[in-house]
Formats: sequence, structure tokens, C-alpha cells
Amino acid sequence: MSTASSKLNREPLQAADPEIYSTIAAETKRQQENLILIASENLVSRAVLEAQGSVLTNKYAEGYAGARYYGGCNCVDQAERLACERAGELFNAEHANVQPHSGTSANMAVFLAMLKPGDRILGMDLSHGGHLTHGSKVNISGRYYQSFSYKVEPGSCLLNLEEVRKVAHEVRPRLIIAGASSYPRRIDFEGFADIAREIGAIFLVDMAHTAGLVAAGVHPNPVLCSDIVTATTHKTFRGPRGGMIFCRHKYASEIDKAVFPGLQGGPLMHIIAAKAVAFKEAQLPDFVTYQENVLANASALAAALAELDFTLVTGGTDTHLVLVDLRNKDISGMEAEKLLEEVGIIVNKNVIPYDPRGANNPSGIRLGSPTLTSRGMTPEQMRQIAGLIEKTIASRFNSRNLDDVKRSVENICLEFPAY
Ligand code: DSN
Repeated sequence: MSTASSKLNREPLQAADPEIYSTIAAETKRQQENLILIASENLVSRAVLEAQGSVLTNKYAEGYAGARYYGGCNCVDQAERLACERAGELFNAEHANVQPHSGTSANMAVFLAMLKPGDRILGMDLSHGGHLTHGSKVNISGRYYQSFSYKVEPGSCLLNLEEVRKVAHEVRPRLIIAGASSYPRRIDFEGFADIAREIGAIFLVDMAHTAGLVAAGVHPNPVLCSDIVTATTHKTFRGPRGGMIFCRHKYASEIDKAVFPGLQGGPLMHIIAAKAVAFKEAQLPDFVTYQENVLANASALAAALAELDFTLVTGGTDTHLVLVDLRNKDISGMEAEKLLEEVGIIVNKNVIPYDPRGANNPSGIRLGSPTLTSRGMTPEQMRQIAGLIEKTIASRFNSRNLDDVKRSVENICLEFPAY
């Protein structure tokens, strides 16, 4: 065996793997040169990037700080302790688990801890704004548990708690989930908590989308009135890709056991360190300003789109996201997503409540303000971008107009660097 072949490759990425190097370079360029309006995406800080690209990826640390299955865990213990302490403080939680690899893993861990297969769960209908893991029949949450759903009102597309209450009393689930991935309004967590109490159900809030707003105090904190809260760290929260769980002391041991050894193996210690960095960033006054700007930008985008005769599901937003019903624009969500991508505006097609087209080729698009706000954009740019969206959709057969839009997108992107 030659010495050279057995040694760790110490070359930088560019030399070691030019294909992946250029793929990452191309993605960096794409993020810089497009207006990204995906509501669940954001840009992490350099500090978060550095922590998640660190040597902590080398460490196995199954277990929890102070009780691991491996030696040599003192440094990663420190990282996880800091992450848990900071997260607990930030969200005012009795207990925090920062090991879930994603929001989905966090939800699965809660189900594993709190339910037996076949137990009843009640969540928001996926096509009305809920999430796959809230009981969709194609997801483990709807296959291993008996899942039921509540819907938004026809017409207003708002949640009506009296309807939720009616369904909850009929179904009598063991666990009720509040939280959504495409519902643009505040959810009345206290009202849900009352319903859960009335029927003796466990109350879970999935705040994956709104965790950053909650941390900054610009959105109600569900930790205060629920049994368990799950979240992601990479959406409005602007941390590394991952999940987390908050719960009351009385559930802490069951939740921890469900995450490990119930569901996951070795925690991603580099990501946990990056989560700790994001929790620290979220304690800064700047973070509150950022989240206020996220809301102001979403609101400005919604108002400008409405002025341009776009139909907004629920009539507007009080979060970071806007759901647009495109039926009066004679274009499907899929066509709009593709067309907008051609001019450098990135959105996702999205089902709207009671969608006549169905989920595969839905009638809507979902837009969000977190990424552009991280680039420093303001309501002025949101109004400009609404105009560009309108021009693109109205000019789908006019290549000269589309070229004009592309140039405007390029100019905005140049003025607001991603990094
Ligand atoms: N993919 C997330 C979103 O876009 O909302 C949900 O998991």
C-alpha cells in the first residue's frame, strides 16, 4: 500500500473535486442572481456556515451531553449544552432537544414519544395549508396513525375555531396539531389549547415556518400554551438546516428517548454547533429588526400584488408568506413557477384551499419574504418585485418584455448582494 494513497486528502475542494466545487460555485451564483421568494428558504450567516462546515462533523456522540456512548465528547457536549440553553431561553421553554435532523424528524419523534400506532391524530388538511407530517395519507403520520383533518372556511379561507372544535369533539384525537406550511395568517394557539384541553388531547404546535418570528417576539409564542412545539431552524429562523423540539419537563424524558435512541442515531454535532450560533444571533437586537422587516416586506408584497389584481388567499398576510390564487390570471401555478424562473424570480407552485385543479398542477403560488429581507431589501423593492411578477405573467408571449424584467431582476440582485 503506498503512503500517498492511504493519507487523508488535504487538498482544497477545488482541487480535490472540481465537479462538486463548480456545482457549489454555480449554486452560489444562482442564489446571488435570482430573487428567491421561496417562503421556507433563507440565507444563513457566515458564522453559521463556518460552524456547519467544521470538524465537529467528525464526531460520534450518540446520547446526550454528559451521557454519551463514546469517549471524547467534551467539546461537542459544550456545543450541545450551549445550543439547548440558548434555545430554551429564547423560546421560554422548559426543555429543548436540538438533535432532530429536520422538522419532519422532530414531528416523528413527538409521535413516537406520545402515541401508539393506530392512535388518532388531528391536523390541518395538507391541501388547506397543513404539512405532510400532520397526517397525510402518503406520509408515515397518516399510515401508522389514524389521521383526521380540519379545513379552512370556504370563501374566506380562514381557520374557524368552532369548526376545529366540532371536528375535534367528533374525532376525539389523542393529539391535535396546529401549524401550517402555507397558511398566511396567525393561528390562535390559545384557542387550539382550549380545544385540546376540552377533549384531553395532547397539544402539539409545529412552528417550523414561524420560529424566527416567534423568537423575535413579533408572532405569538406557542410554547407558552402547548404541550410540545416542533420547529425547523432554517426557515424564518435563519439558522442551519435542522429541527428542534420544545416541551414541558414532564415530557422531556419521553421526547429525548424518542429522538435518540428511538428514531435517530448519531446527532449531527456540526449542525448542532451551527444551531447554537443561530440561537446566539437570534438574541441580538438586529434579529428583532430583521424579523420586523420580514413582516413589513411580506405585507408590502401582498398589498402591491392585491393592487395589481392578484387574488390573495385569506386576503393578505400577517406572517412572512403570501399565497396567491392565480385563477383570474389564466395561468396555473406550475406555469407561473416556470415562467417566473425564466426571468430570475423563484417561487413555488402551491395548492390553494378547495383547489379545482388538484395538487399536481395547482392554482396557486406561494411567496415569502425571508431571503430577500436577509439581503437587505425593503418594501420599496417588494413593490417593484410585485410589478415584475405582474409584468412577467401578463407578458408570457412577449419576449421583449420578459427581457426587460430579467434586466430589472439583475439590477436588484446586484444592488443587494446575498453574501
Ligand atoms: N418544505 C417545507 C416548506 O416549503 O414549507 C415544508 O416541509
